[in-house]
Amino acid sequence: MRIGITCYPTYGGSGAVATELGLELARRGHEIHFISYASPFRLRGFAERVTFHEVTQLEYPLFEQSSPYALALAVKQHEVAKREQLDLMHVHYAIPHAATAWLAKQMLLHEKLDMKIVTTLHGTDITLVGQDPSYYTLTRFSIEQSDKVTAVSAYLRDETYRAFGCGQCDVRVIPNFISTTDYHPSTDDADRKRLAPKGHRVLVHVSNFRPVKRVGDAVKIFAAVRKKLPATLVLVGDGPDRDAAEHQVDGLGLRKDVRFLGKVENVGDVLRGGDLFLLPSATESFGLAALEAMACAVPVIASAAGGIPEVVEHGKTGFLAPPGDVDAMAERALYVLENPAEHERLKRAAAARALEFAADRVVPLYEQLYEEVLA
Ligand code: GMT
Repeated sequence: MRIGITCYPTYGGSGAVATELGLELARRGHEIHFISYASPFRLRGFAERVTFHEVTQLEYPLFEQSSPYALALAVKQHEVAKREQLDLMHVHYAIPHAATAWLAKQMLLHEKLDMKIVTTLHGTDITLVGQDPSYYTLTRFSIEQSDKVTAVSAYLRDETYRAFGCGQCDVRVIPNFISTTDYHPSTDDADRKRLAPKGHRVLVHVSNFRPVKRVGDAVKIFAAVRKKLPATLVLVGDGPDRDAAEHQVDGLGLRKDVRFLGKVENVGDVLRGGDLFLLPSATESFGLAALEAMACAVPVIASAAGGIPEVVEHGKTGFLAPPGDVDAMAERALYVLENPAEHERLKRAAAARALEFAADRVVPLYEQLYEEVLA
């Protein structure tokens, strides 16, 4: 198949999933065309059957406050679909991608051509941004106009039905997946040695440091653990709440045991050096970072919110507590770290559970969906 993929190219779960999906599909013989304003961050180097098309925009004084990226994207989607004879356009994150794909499709229909649209809902496009009155009607419309819609968890599917009430839209759950080449358990302690001094327990948090991630709670959980055990907190990623987290760490006198790594490409290498992964988010539609940690045999302490319980099984592959319940999360973290047998059990279960989300198992679900939409 010839497939167009539009996603946000920046660090973030939806862009990561979209890019890995494109690469996996290309390995399976499909022709993939990524269309966005920049090359997706996980699209490293050349890959056979993969092309990137950059959306360029005219700079014009009148557009000072409203650079119309969505329109330029629709034009590029139309142009690529026509020239490359795409069978379908798979857009990740509804806003504005599902709407721009619909616009591109209208232009194609006008020229007696067609292109199917598959929209994957990832999270805040439904739970936050899409429900804002400024986007609500268009989000609902573009979901209804998509030929197929998927959500990354049952929670997100149900939330779509609840918030948008679109009785006609059949939202299919296709969970996120991991590449077992990049995310796998460690075979030695080389990664750990690079992260922390000997004898330290290593806690890891990976996110885009947005308020929804509650990075401050990760620091508080670590502070409680650090009182009882020698430990290092490794924070990966960057975003609006990083400065606040840096100040918090200084304020708590934890600087020498906390490492802010910023944006890192090879997250698997960091995860493999960890003992526990912290994801205390206010909500997550899925929690891809938790799945990646589990694939590296790192148990997860997370919020029992959104779609996280579909990924992290309480008591089996980690522990869950209500969002904001830092004391409960710290207590669970200490329990795991102070009980080697329990830690070992959770590690094995986490790695085994993650294999249920291996690319080989999930990517064929997308292929099947594409076949249905083209039938
Ligand atoms: O919806 C977002 O906040 C953006 C998105 C992203 O690009 O990081 O994150 C969402 O999609 C990920 C991939 O499907 C999920 O793993 C995240 O849980 C989800 N984030 C939220 O729901 C907050």
